[in-house]
Order: sequence, then structure tokens, then C-alpha cells
Amino acid sequence: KSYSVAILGATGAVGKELLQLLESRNFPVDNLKLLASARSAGQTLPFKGENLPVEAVSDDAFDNVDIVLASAGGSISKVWAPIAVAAGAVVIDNSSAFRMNPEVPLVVPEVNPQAAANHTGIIANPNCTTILMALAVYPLHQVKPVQRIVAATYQSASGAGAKAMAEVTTQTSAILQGKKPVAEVFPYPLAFNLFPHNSPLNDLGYCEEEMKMVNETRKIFGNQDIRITATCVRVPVLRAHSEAINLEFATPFAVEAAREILSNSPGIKLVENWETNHFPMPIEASGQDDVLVGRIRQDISHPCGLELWLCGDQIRKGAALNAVQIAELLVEKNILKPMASYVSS
Ligand code: 2RA
Repeated sequence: KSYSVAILGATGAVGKELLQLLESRNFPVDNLKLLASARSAGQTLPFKGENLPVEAVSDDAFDNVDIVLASAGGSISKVWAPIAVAAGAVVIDNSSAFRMNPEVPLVVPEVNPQAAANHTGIIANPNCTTILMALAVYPLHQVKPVQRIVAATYQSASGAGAKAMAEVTTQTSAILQGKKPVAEVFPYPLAFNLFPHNSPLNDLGYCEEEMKMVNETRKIFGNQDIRITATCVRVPVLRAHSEAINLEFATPFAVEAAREILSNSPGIKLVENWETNHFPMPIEASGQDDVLVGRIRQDISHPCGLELWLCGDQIRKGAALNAVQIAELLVEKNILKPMASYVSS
């Protein structure tokens, strides 16, 4: 069986990666629609040797579509996801619009695939930093429940889109030529600089990006008791996020056991060469499906603490790959339609 698929936000960095992954993973597509804003419509994008047209999204754009992969921002998803669901499609949404909606499963296929079956038309793709952290922490959490997570992120420009990647590149060459860097996408120059994530701050001084890691992780793990704190920082790296993660358990977690578990966990590649000080780096994580994890070590400040470091491609596993894997899960389990529709039929 093959499916009619639509990509909403096809011309963005994640949209283009979705297109590339549908092809490279040979997803069973018999009809593919590329949808974007009227401003972006008219261009073409390559798929399986053809140049497909990008159309402006419209009320009837989702007719006869089985699966929508949406990555066009929360405001666009809020408008079009319900229309797509009403047209009979299942929407896998990469925006934050529906992630904390109790009706909407928030899924990392390697962590909580079972949650996808409860969808009522929309499945949310978690935030990139959450996906990467959940992938590395959950295998350990399954063996010994994590009590507390302290995360520090080093987030690539790609998280703010293709224009942000172009901006940091331009800024870098400007500085190297002795010119003043121009900051438009970001509030400050990112080249040779870094700054706390500039998403809106709450009354406790935490930004939205940090609260996503707290709230989304608890939802994905199905555990509202895990204590989580995060400091999210934008760094001058193009497309891979890095995260320093400190885990606290009720009893000591042996480093060797953690290393063994993570080296056998799906979606993870252990990168640790203590002799050559070779550990995960964004330049090696970029373009890879796997999240690189390494520098697993006992926390010297706490007998039940464990430290680890990871790097993961923000556009790939942090967004597009996770979404395509959710689509693959729905196809494999034959749960494209809400469960209620199976019961009633
Ligand atoms: C960022 N995770 O990196 C957010 C949105 N992709 O800015």
C-alpha cells in the first residue's frame, strides 16, 4: 500500500529534509503535495528525479491526502491542521502548537511509540532539544527511574531556520573582513558569540525553550514527577545541537552499565575515545540519523549522579527524521485513522 503525503512548509530547512528523507527511506508515497505560503509557492523541489511544484496551501489542498507532515510554525499549524484532519488526513506536526494538548500524542518512536495509537488526527513532534535528550535518557530511565535532569544546551542556528544559518555564516565572514556583523534573524550577532535562547521568558526567568524540555520530557516519559531544569543557549554552530546532561537517580548508576545500555539503544551512536579525547561533536553529528552520545562519567559531586554529553542533527533527528519515523510507525501499525474510527467501522 502507498500513501498520499503532503508536506506543509516544504521550502523550509525541515521541509526540505522531510522531502529528502521520504525519498532516501523509500517511504511508500504514491502522491506527494508540496505546500507552502503563497509567497513561497511557484518554486519546484526535487523528488525521485522529478521537480515537483510547491503550491500555496488552500482549503482543498488536503483532499485525498493520507498523511500531512507539517513544519511551518505554530500559527500555520493551528490554522491548517484541523482543516487537514477534517479532510481525513493524519497530521504529524513539528510545531509547538499542539504538543501539550492532552488529546495529542507527543512521540519519539524509540521512546513512546505506543502513545501514537491514541491520536485523534494530530500527532506532535517534540522540540528538537527534547527529542535528543529523551533518546539518550529514556534507555537509562527504563532501567533505573531518573529523579532529576539538569540540562545545558548548545543550540545550532538551524533551530531558527535556514535564514538563521545564512546569517551566522554571513556574520562570520563579515567579522573576518573586519566589518560589523549584521543581526536580523537573531537579536544579537551569533558569530564568535553565544547567547541564552531568546524565546520569551516566564516569571521564573525560564525561556520557552527551557520549559519545553521540562514539560515535553515529562509528557513523553509519562512521568510528571521527574525534576527537570534546563539552560538553553544559542551557539555559532550550523545544524547540530549539543547538550550536557546531568542525571540523578535514587541509587548509584554504574557508568559501565550506562555505557552498555546506550551503546545498544536505538538511534544512538556511542562516541568515546578517552585516549584521543574524541567525543561527540556537531560537525560529526550533522547529516547523521544517529544522536552521538559520549563522555559518560560518574558525577563527582553526587554518588547517584551521572554526566553525559550528546550531539544530534537538529534538522534530522531533531525534527524531520523523527516526524518521518512517526509516519513509518503509523503505516507499520496501520493506525493512520483515529482509533475511534476503527471501533465505529
Ligand atoms: C530552536 N528548538 O532551536 C528551537 C526551535 N526549533 O530555536
